[in-house]
Amino acid sequence: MHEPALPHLHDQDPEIAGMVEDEARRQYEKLRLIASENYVSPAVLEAAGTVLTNKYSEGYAGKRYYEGQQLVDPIETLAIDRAKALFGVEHANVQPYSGSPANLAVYMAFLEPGDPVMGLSLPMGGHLTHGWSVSATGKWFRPVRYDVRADTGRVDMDQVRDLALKERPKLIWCGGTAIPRTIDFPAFAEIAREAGAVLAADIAHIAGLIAGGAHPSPVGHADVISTTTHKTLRGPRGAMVMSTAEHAKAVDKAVFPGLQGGPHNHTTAAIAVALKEASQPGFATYARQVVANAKVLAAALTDRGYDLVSGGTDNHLILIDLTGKGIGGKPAAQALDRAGIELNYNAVPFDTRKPFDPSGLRVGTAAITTRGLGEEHMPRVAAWMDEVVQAASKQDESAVERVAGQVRELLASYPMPGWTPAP
Ligand code: DSN
Repeated sequence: MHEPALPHLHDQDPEIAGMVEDEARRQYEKLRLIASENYVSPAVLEAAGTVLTNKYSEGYAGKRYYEGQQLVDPIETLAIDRAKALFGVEHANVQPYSGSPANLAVYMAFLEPGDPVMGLSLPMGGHLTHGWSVSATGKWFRPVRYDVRADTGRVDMDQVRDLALKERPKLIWCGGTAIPRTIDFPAFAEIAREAGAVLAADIAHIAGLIAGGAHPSPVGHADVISTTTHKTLRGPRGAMVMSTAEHAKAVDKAVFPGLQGGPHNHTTAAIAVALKEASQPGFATYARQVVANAKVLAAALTDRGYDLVSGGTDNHLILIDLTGKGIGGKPAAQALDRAGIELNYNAVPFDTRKPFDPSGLRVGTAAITTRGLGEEHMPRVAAWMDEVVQAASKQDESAVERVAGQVRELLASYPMPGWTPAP
């Protein structure tokens, strides 16, 4: 049963209610290893499902374009204050609808159309909005892309410096979506200073690790920081842009009226709740456990002959290169999903296969750690993954089904926030 319960939804629209309950059961029965996903708390779910969704609030606290902000103003202010305290930043905007709009706001705050922008290329672990060609950011700005090194799988900081000094980007992004290693914020900041560029840190993947002290912070190094709130930070689907006081006005103007209309107040409240949760001592324990689990899982996969980009992980994320295993990422991911192990196929650096059928698998430990799994479970997870990848190569569907049953059995002992099976 969903928690909070959905009696009105069941009554009004049993079709949707049924699918929501089924999705909850699916999340309960699956080993969820998608690196950008998590389970939010029932308190976050409750806040996200409130009457705050009824309210328009264009503008900012004390300066809105609609009346009736007596409660929305303090809610948004509380979310901002909690973000500032948790991350130690001078300014936070909690209105961006999600990660891509948050990143667009960074462009709007600092760049003019056609200006050069530098980011990690998408197949190397960057994000679409860091100037990739199919994104508006790659069409409306002049992208300059840096890579990871072929021999180490790590960002090539020499190349970053050379390119920055040659191309003089106005904005440099660090961070991305498939980076298994610590981001060297001080090194990026030094290069940005030398090149006269604004440094933007996209910490969407690692925000929870930073909040919990399990990854260094970009604060004091980056001029502006963007993040989603729903990955390791374990909040609702939303985003924030944080900055020094110097850039506060530019950031706020870019979000509204630059790009967005009314903020999603129900999401703002849920972000505030998640930020409060992330400031509790237990969250630091969680963040450390996420990393510890990923390290043990990476070692167990390596022991089983899997080739990991960069040779391992420093954070929540592992990127597996299946090239040597004779199977593509997509069929492997599909077989793993049938086996109750949910992850995504992913390009690996210098991939020779196409983006829709690449060579890699991306794995993350944020959700399974929330579920309560620890280091002791990781060798078993690696063994299951190996068994299924081998079974997929041989089209042995019975092995896939056997693993699905074992996964369900293990997870039945670990409660899921937001849903409990009927007694
Ligand atoms: N789609 C997100 C991820 O999975 O990493 C990034 O935007």
